[in-house]
Amino acid sequence: MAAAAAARKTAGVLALFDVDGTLTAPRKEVTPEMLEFMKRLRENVTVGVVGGSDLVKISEQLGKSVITDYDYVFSENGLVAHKDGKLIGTQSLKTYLGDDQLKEFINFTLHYIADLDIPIKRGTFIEFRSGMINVSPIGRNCSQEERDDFEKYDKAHNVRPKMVSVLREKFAHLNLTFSIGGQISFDVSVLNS
Ligand code: M1P
Repeated sequence: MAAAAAARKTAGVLALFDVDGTLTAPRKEVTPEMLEFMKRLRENVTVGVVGGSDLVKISEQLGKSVITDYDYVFSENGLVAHKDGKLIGTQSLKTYLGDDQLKEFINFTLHYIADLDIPIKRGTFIEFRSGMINVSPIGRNCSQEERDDFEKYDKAHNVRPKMVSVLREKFAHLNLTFSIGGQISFDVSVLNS
């Protein structure tokens, strides 16, 4: 049955969708209409989703059964990959860097944030994921309104670009990739390795 359904799909086509800002509003839950659309699309083509957040957060947004609802789910910008509900690949920042280098990076980043003069700060400035570290100068547990305000402030004052440029230079030897994708944070990963 599943094989017959798969054969009916248009061969060689993979429709890949970003999560935040595409399937959902940033960090919000998917709407029933979008879920229904994706379900119908999957009857015709292979469908994958890719998001910067970890699988826990993507599941909060797209539903608990996300890894079986889509053919492919790439969380942490593809550093953790699921196909047909099964884990097929993962990248570990901890293994790549080792605890000493990781600690040096985290310590430096937290000191930088401590010295940063921005209008407000909340909590969870660093979120450690499997293949990446997510760094937020305001702190990830700010409210939606504070998140929106920070985004505007950042556009005017380049808080994140300036911070990324300092970290890039200081940790050039680690060959890290920095990506400013969302509203309040940036991702640090080992995509180049
Ligand atoms: O999916 C885009 C980004 O979404 C979040 O960013 P922010 O909280 O800054 O809006 C994070 O999950 C980030 O990792 C991700 O890349």
